[in-house]
This record gives sequence, C-alpha cells and structure tokens, in this order.
Amino acid sequence: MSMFCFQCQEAAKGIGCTVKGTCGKEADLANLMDVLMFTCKGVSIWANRLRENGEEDDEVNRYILNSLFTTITNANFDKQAIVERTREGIQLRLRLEKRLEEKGVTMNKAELPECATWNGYTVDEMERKAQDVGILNTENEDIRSLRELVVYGVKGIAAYAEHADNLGHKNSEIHKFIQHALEATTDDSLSVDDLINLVMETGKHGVDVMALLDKANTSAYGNPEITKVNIGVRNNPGILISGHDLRDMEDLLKQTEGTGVDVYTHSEMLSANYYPAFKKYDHFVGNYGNSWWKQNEEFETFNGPILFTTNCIVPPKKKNTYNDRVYTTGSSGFEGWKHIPERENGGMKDFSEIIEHAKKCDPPQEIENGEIVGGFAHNQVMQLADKVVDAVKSGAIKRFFVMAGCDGRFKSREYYTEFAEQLPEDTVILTAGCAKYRYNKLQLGDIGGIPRVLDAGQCNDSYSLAVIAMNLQKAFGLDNLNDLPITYNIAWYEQKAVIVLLALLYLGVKDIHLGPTLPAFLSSNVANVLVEKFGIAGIGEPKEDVEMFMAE
Ligand code: SF4
Ligand code: SF3
Repeated sequence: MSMFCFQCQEAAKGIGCTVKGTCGKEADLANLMDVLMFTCKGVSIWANRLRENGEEDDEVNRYILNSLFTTITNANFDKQAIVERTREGIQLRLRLEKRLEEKGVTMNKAELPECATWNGYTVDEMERKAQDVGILNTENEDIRSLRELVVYGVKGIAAYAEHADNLGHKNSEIHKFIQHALEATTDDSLSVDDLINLVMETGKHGVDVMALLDKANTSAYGNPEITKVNIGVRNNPGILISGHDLRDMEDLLKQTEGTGVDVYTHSEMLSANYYPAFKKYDHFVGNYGNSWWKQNEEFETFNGPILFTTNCIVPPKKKNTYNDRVYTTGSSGFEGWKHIPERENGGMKDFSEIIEHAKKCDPPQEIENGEIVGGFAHNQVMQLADKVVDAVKSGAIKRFFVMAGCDGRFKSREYYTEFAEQLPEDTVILTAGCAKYRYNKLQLGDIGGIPRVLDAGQCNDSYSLAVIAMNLQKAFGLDNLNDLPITYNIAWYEQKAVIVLLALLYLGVKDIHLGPTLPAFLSSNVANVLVEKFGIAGIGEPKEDVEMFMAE
C-alpha cells in the first residue's frame, strides 16, 4: 500500500485509495497531506495551551483554516505548496512554544504526542514520517472512524470559516473548537462515547460556521434573490471562475469591468449570479457548463482563462488545450498552474494577468443556451412564505425533498436525475451545492408559480434550507422539525458535505438518506450508531425510493 485515503465518496472500491486517488492525487501528495494534518494537530496542541493562558494567535488560526482547506478532496494538487505549509506549521509551533516560555508556562515535551514536537523540514523527512502518521495508524477501527469523521467535519468547518474570514467575519469559538477537536484526535484516552459527543459538537460548530458565512456573504453582497441565469455565451473573451469564494468573485468583477472581458461562473460559483452586488455588472454574463467533474470537456470549449478559488479541481488529461490558461488562488493549487497570491493589507487580489490573458483568447464556444432559475436562499423563500404555506395547506405541495450536497463523476449518481424525474408533480426539491446539476436543467415546471427546484446556492447554503425548515416548523406550529413533510435525500462527495450532514444531525433532523454510497470511513459499529440514533439510511432504486417517501 503506497498511500491510504478514504475521506471522500469516490474512495477506491468504497474502501479507500491505496495506490493513487480516484481524484487524481498521487501517493506522494497523499502522504505529504497526512504529514501536514499531523503538523496541524501539533500546532493546535500548542495553540490550545496558549489560549488557555489567555492568548489567541490570529496567524495560527488562519494557518489552520488554510491548511485544512488545502487537504480537502480536489482542492490542491501542488506538492511543493504542501511541503511549504508543513514547514510553516513547524515554524509557527516553535514560535508558540517560545511565546509560552515567555509567559512562564513550561510543558513537559516527553508527555506530548509526537505531532507536537516533531521537526521535519526536508521532503525526505516528511516522506519518511508519512509512514507512521497516516490514518491506519489508529488501530481500533471504531476510534479511527470517529476520529476521521471529526477531522473531515472540521475540514468542512475550516473551509467555510476561511470564506467568512476573507470577508472579515470571524468567530473565535470556531477556531477554538477546530483546534480542540484536532488535539482530541491525538488523545488515546478518549472513549468511543467521548468521540461520539465530539462528533455532535462538530455538528454544532457546523451550524455556527454556516450561519457565520451566511451573514458574511449576505451582509457583503445582499440577500440572494430569484434570478434567471443565462447559460449561453456572448461574443467577447471571457474568464471562467470556479469554486466557492465570493470575495474572489467580487475582486474579479471589479477588475474586469470596462476591459471588454466577460465573466462566467462554473460549478459552485453559479450562485454568485443570485447576489444583488454581483448582478449589477453588465459584463457578468451567467454560468458556463455544469458541475466540477465535467471540467475536462468544458474548459476546452470555454477558450479563455479559468480561475479556481477552491475545490473541485480535476487534473487535466495529458492532451488538452487549456493547461496554460488555468489559475488557482486561495487554498487551491495545481503543479504547473499559476497561483495568484493572497491580498495584501485588505486590498484586492491582483487578477490583471488573467485579464490580459483573456484578451488574447477567443470567446467561449456555446455548449447550451437558455436560462436556469435560482436564488432561493432563506430570505427570498421567507418572502414567499405565505404562498408556500398556503400551497402546503391546500395540498398543492405534498412534500419537499431536500436534495442538497455534492455531485460526483460516478454513474450511480444518475439515481438523482431519475429520482427528480420520478417525483410526483406536487413535490418541490430544495437544493444547495453542486448536487443540483443532476436535475437543475430538467423542465420540472412550477406549482402555482413556485418552481419545483428551489436552489438556495452553494453547499454551505444548506444552512438556508435548515432555516427554511425551521421557519416552516414555526408557521405550522409543529413541535418537531421531523413532523414537516420534508424528506432529506442528500448526495455527498467531499468533506464539506460531511459538515453539512453533521450540522443537520445536530439540528435534530432524523432519517436522512445519504448516497450514492455511505462513507467508507464509517466502521460498521459507527454506521450502526448513526442508523440507530438518527435513522440514517442509504438509497435504493429511484422509483421505489420515491414511492416509499411519498407513502410516509
Ligand atoms: Fe481517494 Fe477521495 Fe482520498 Fe482522493 S480524496 S485519495 S478519491 S478517498
Ligand atoms: Fe461540489 Fe466540489 Fe461538494 Fe460545494 S464543488 S458541493 S463537490
């Protein structure tokens, strides 16, 4: 076995990637990421002691967010970036040690886990270390499963916290929790029950971070509103922006204004089209293409430069025409692609090189045309609340289906298209995340003017769906969220979906169906706990599932 990773839904054979990732991650990169995680745990241990002694370190907080985000599936394929992050972590840790000493706090290093004292600067040292810090080094499979469930949830929290942080919204409790959770995964004294409690706490912080990001996005860019998004093209050169970071979107739109270069969104950036602050730009044309895994074809026909602000990156095929037109920024990275550095002193990122590049490119080739409708985040849906409540009371809407989450490349995901097609006409899909691309271009119609697919936005906007559910609960005077006519049929791929799931569990949502397969990192005992405590289940055949849910 040259590596081991089972953090996403596409883990090889539903067990784990051991030779190379299905995502394209090579073994050496996977191993270096294990070492980076190990380093982050060590940094957290010292940061936690400093915090207990009254000091919070902003640089460490930011470092942990960014490093965790970097190791999310499909975010970063740049080995050198991972090596540098690891070195930076060791430096930070040494600085924390010194700071504690200055405060007169001494720690017995012999009692600390190795991650808190380890110094390995060379790539060789890191690669050697990888052999004893990987996931499988936790021998008990239930403890391993719970530790990884927490780690993946915390990676999701870090991603959302980083987006909020980029907009100046911070919550020190979230940093405190992330670092506490990372330390807890090194503590051999914690029992299965302790770790289950930690999983629930992770869900609580998932709710908090999604609320924080919702506030950050809406206070900066307004509340998403119902929008018809153009999916065709215009005759100017364009830049395609992918990922989830709205601050990058803002910087790009500002800098492209008046340059003759158009801007299009790809995959999860689609929801930028719903924000008033972005809609006002004439050169913001719409969305090009589909979800992340189609990028190999869609980047070919786009013709212009592409900017990744976060995951999901698919390594290009050997023969491609776009390798020299892809740029990354933030936590994303890919060896050989140009990386745009961070903002300095609160200014903008400098996208001038991408804009100059675009000017030399042909306009995008049209691959489809027409419009899709979205923008149904909580504020907009609540403006329609009376209409929605009436439709439920009159029986015009029988059931809602929360189908949020991720898309992926496996054929088994056709289930979601068929499921959406099979749903009776008196049902409404509530969605968020790139899972929507499996059904957002079907002509599913509307119910008295309410579209049958209500897209709230990105995966983090699943928070909006929870807010909508809680408001409906109030409107119907129900004691329990689970008494609403809502079925949760969630698709997952990467670790942000893990935090969305844990957040829903924390809010008390029961009987969530998770597909297309259950996570490889759930041991059978941990899976049983989720089944018994929360009624978590997998998926079956679309037609039978629809019938089963409608009979509820
Ligand atoms: Fe495999 Fe997913 Fe890990 Fe990539 S992230 S190596 S596909 S389990
Ligand atoms: Fe999609 Fe990557 Fe998860 Fe943000 S873009 S939902 S998979």
